This record gives sequence, structure tokens and C-alpha cells, in this order.
Amino acid sequence: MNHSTELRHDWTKAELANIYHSPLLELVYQAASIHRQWHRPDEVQISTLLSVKTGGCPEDCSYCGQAARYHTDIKVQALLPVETVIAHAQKAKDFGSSRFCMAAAWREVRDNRDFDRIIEMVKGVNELGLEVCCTLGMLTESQAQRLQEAGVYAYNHNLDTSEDYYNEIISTRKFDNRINTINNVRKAGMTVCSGGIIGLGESHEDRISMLLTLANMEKHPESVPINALARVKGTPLENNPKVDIWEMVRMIATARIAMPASMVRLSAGRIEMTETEQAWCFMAGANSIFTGERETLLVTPNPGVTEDMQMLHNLGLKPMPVQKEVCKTT
Ligand code: SAM
Ligand code: DTB
Ligand code: SF4
Repeated sequence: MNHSTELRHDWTKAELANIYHSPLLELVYQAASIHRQWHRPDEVQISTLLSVKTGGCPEDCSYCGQAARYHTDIKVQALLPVETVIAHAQKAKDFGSSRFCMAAAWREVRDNRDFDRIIEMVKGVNELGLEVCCTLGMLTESQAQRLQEAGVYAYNHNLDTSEDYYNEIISTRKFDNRINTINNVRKAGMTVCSGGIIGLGESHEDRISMLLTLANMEKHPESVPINALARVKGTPLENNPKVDIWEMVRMIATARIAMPASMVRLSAGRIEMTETEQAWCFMAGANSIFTGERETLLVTPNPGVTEDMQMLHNLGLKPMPVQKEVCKTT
């Protein structure tokens, strides 16, 4: 790939704001051009997400259906058996997924038998040749080390929103806790998957600030998931307006321009988008999605893999092979 742009880690807020607010078609054109310099534009990473422990979370993230304190319809599920998880991973591999992400509704990892079981899951999924990703909440340095040694390739820990808006959305932890875990993930040698959500009631400036924090990290996160709020009945944000497609496109395009080597994942929100709207997101530089046979993300609906494969076919896109050894962000 011919990289005609260099990676930057000294973006100013004004520069990112300028990009984010530029005329839409010009923004998409710039993002699409940069996308082509760093990535194969015909490939989309297929990531499969499995909730290995669902609901009952002690945190108060106001967007989340899994927080114990909100009265949602979500069924609590204790940590799944290792064999169940491996069976799901095998199916994911069979339909062309290259990454398997295990998610737990935990505030943080504890050094107990549940963690030992996660380690067994990681080893099993790794043996299938999939990129193993985990998202388990906060990690200490030694827990991060243990996950890396067991074969975790990527750890997902989102900033979720800007530092300024953080306290409006979550009160049970601080923005700095998030940064600290991300640093522990880096120190342990795993790749970082970190992005956020739009549609929480944040301002454009908050979105730009969040992207600025990610884009000015010493090393850009290798994956940047951009989620549109999935409105869950019973959560404080259930009545928020639906995210406007052009705002999603602006967010994706700005992430693509600021972090050209990263994978930008069109994450939550696809169920409410048409194929045409998703095509705009791919044009703006998104090159990764979550899909699977279960037709859910964690607890909310998501398009099924048959539908998604048809969409990729219609758009002339194909699943990306496993990337493990390729790690271009510095
Ligand atoms: N409990 C862990 C944590 O919070 O880091 C891991 C799982 S948590 C569900 C992973 C991420 O999913 C959150 O950081 C948030 O960005 C995203 N998320 C959760 N609920 C969402 C929703 N309703 N809509 C969009 N994104 C959501
Ligand atoms: C991410 O950024 N999005 C995924 C994953 N990381 C773990 C989760 C989206 C959750 C959407 C709402 C739900 O189903 O709970
Ligand atoms: Fe718990 Fe994660 Fe949901 Fe927050 S986003 S309530 S930490 S599962």
C-alpha cells in the first residue's frame, strides 16, 4: 500500500473540528481517498461478538441495557461454559469471521475462577486461528499480561464519550479509569480497540474531543468502533432521538482521516440503517462490522450474517482475512 500521508499524534481540536464540519461530500471524498491509501477498500473485517456474561452489571452507564440498576427486559446470564463459547467461535469461523470478541458485563476483571475460565476460552478460540478480542471492563497490569499470554490479540475498552461529558453518562467510574486500562492493555502488548458512542445527547464538540483523545494517543488504537446509541427500553437514554445518518458518516470520516491506519468499525446502530446508509459509512472509511448468526450485538438486534453477506456482495466488498501479524499503527 502506498502511504502518502503520515500518521499524526499532534492534532489540534480546531483541525479535527474543521474536518468534522467540512461540507459532507468533500469530507467523504477526503476520507475515501485516505482510506484507499492505507487499506484495501474492497475488504471489510467481519468481527463476531458474543456476550459471555450478560446483565447484572454494577456500573450505571446510562446507555446500557446490562446495568443491574435499570429495569430492562434483558435476561441475566452467568458466565457461559468454555465449550459453548468455542462452539460459537467455530461457527463464526465457518461463515468467514476473522475476529471473535468475548464480552462480559463486568465493571472490572477479578482474579477468580471466572477469570480462569475466560483464559481457557481465550486459548480455545485462539487455537481455531481467529483473532481473539475481549472486553471485560477494567484491567490491572497483571491481568492484562495474563490475557496477552493466553493469546488475546485485541482488548476493547471504549472512551464512550468526551472527558467533559463523561460524568453525565457514567458516575460509577471516571474517564481516567478508562485511560488507565487502555495503558495497561498497551503495556501488555495487546492491540487496543477503543472508540465511543454517538447519540448520548453529547455536543459536536464532545464528539470531536473524544476523537482528539484517541487520535493523539502515543499509538492510535488499532480499531476504533463508532457506535450509534442502541436505545434500550428501561435505560435513562431510551427516549433519545435516533442518530442521524450524516452524523454517523461525519464521525466515521473524521476518525478515518485522523487515524488512517486504524480499522474503523461501524458498530452498534446498523439494524436501524438501510443498506444505502451503510454504504455511505463504508465510503467514509468504515472497514469493519460486527455480524453473526445470533442476529444480536450483546443484547440488542443486529443484522444477520446472511443479510450482511448479501449486502457485502451487493457493494462489491468481501470479508477481510485474519490480520494478526499486520499491525501498522504507530
Ligand atoms: N462492561 C465492559 C465495558 O463497559 O467496558 C465491556 C462491555 S460494554 C457493553 C462495551 C461497550 O459497548 C461500551 O463501552 C459501549 O461503548 C458499548 N455499548 C454498550 N451499550 C451500548 C448501547 N446501548 N448502544 C451503543 N453502544 C453501547
Ligand atoms: C463496541 O464498541 N460495540 C460493541 C462492542 N464494542 C463490545 C457493543 C455494542 C453493544 C450495543 C448494545 C447491546 O447490544 O448491548
Ligand atoms: Fe456494565 Fe459495560 Fe454496560 Fe457499563 S457498558 S453497564 S460497564 S456492561
